[in-house]
Order: sequence, then structure tokens, then C-alpha cells
Amino acid sequence: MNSEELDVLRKQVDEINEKILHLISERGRLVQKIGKLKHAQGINRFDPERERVMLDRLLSLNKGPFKDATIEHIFKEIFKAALELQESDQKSEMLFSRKNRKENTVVSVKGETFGDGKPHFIFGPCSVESYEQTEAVAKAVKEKGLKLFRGGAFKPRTSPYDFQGLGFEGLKILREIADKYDLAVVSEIVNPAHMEEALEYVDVIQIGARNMQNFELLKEAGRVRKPVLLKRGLAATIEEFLYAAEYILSQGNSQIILCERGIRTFERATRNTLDISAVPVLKQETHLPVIVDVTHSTGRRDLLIPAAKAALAIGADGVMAEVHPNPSVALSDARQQMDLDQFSVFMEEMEKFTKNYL
Ligand code: PRE
Ligand code: MN
Repeated sequence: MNSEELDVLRKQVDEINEKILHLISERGRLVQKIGKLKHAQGINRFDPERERVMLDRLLSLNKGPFKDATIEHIFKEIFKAALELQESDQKSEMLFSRKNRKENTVVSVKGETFGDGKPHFIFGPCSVESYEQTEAVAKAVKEKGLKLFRGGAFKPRTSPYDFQGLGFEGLKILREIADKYDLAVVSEIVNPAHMEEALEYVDVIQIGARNMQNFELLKEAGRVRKPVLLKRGLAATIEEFLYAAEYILSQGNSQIILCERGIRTFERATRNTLDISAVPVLKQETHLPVIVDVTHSTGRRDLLIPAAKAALAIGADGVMAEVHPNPSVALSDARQQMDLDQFSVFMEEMEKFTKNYL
């Protein structure tokens, strides 16, 4: 074959490539329309029966030179690409998507505006154990000029024999103390049926890691008009986390703060593995504020300061940590809560870090 002949053949191949590209693009646009229709009708994107019918028809038309298996392989790749296109279209239409809303959602609680580019902090004991224990922490939070106070009243514990929280009694204590010190209450609700009554006491509803896929609870949180602090599930992918947020958004509540709290991995040096890169991923993919719970992710008092610095440095909108007046006797998470002196050091470090590096 002389080189002129080769050039001619290659030119023909180039032209066919172009035609294939146009046809594939045209197919893509049609498939996008199909994707929209299917989504509107609530039909599954993946349709193996339809794929089989198309493949059988193509194989019956196949006259070579490619073998049936090759044709089947090529078209399966085309169908896969079509599915991915439909999926990415659908994702960008999600309410959580940054593509859908360019500017940050700012969640405002007692003047603390999560998502405004500045760091915000949430502190409080793991559990509300008594009025005195809770007040001691609230007082320290207030003295530092902070506004957000957390405390667990409903505690989803691994063992049913562990302290389960004081329930509504705990919420009442939180409210009373928060009012006394002019703080806002962040507390976890675990039962959709409790939501309405809890709103009397709570300013920010926390959905805990263990309930991230409690869809009825998420829907209920979506119906209320108060901010929701949604924690990532202990073994949830970022995608699952985002769909959990979508449940809340889809019910009309966009006041959501996402919270990375560490995920379960093989590593045992820390209680969970802080997935620090989840912060910028979430900031890129969504318009929602993102905070890091340094207590539950590390499970180690000695790692709280570096983990919090890392969180702020990588772009988190805030940090949450647990503080107890006497951690050694705490009824839950005794090993990881800060005492009041450690809390003071923690805040001094955060102030220095914020001033020097952010
Ligand atoms: C399409 C894409 C994915 C489905 O699994 C089947 C077919 C395709 O690429 O042809 C389009 C489509 O979504 C559909 O026909 O229902
Ligand atoms: Mn805890």
C-alpha cells in the first residue's frame, strides 16, 4: 500500500469518525430527553430490557466485519455512557447542587452565619446529664462570646444498656439554660413523632450519623422551618450524604448545615477516620455550609486542635466539639470530651489560627 492510498483511506476514516461523533452526540441529546421524561415519571434510568431489545435488533442487522460480541460490547459502552449522562443531568438538577445555585446558602442562627466564609463554632456536652453539668458548660461557652450550644437529650447509643439521654427533660434543661445565657440550642432528634414538640426547645435540629438515612426523620426535618445540622452516616458515601440532604431540601427546608464526623475504616488509631477531603468536595458540589465534628471523628482529646485547624484550613465553615465539666465521669463519650480548661486552650488556639492563617 503506497502512502497516497493510506492517506485516502485515513481521510475516509476521519470523515466517518466525524459522522460517528455527530451521531453519538445526537443520540446523547435524545437520551437526555428520555432521561428527563423518565425522571418526571419516576421510572428507573437503567432499563436492561430495552437494552436487550436494541442489542438483539442490532445483532440481527450485523453483517460483519465485526463479530456480534464486538458489536454488543461497543453498544453496551454507548448505553453505559448514556446512563452516565442521564445521571449527571439528574444530579445537577438536585436541590443540593452548586450547579443549581452558585452562591453559598447561609444558615443563620443567633447571628452566627454559617456559609459566610468565616469560621463558626458549636460546643457543648455530649449528653445533658443534669442542670448543673449542662450549665457549667453553657457558662464557659457564653464567657467566650460564643452563641451555639449543643447537648444530647436523645442519645442513640450502640448498647441499649448505655445511658439513653434524659429525653424531653434534657431538652427542657437545655432551653432553660440557653435562655439564661442567650445561647441557641443544637440537639439531636431521633424520632419523627418528636419533631413538633422538640421545636419548642431546639433552635437547630441535629440529625445524627446513625439516622442519616432515616428517611421519615429527614422528611419531617424538611417540613420544619428551623435549621438542620445533618451529620454524615458512619459508613455513608458523600453521594449518600448528599441524597440525605436532598430529602430535607425536597420538603422545602434549605437551612441545612452538613457535618463531616469521620467515617468507619480499618484504622483504629482514631475512633473514626476524619475524611478531611470531604469538606472541599461538599463545598464544590453543594451550596450548603459544611462543618467538622472533631470530637467524634478523632475520638481523641489530643487530636482536637490539629483536626480543627485542618478543618478550617481546608475550608470548613465551622467546627463542633464536645465539652464536659468533668469528662472522666461523663455518661457518654468520656474519653474524648474536653474539660473546661482544655476548652479555653482550644479556643485560644482557634483564635490565633484564625487571625494568622485565615
Ligand atoms: C437508553 C439508556 C439507558 C437505558 O438502560 C436504556 C436505554 C439508551 O441509551 O438507549 C435510553 C433510555 O434511557 C431509554 O430508552 O429508556
Ligand atoms: Mn458524643
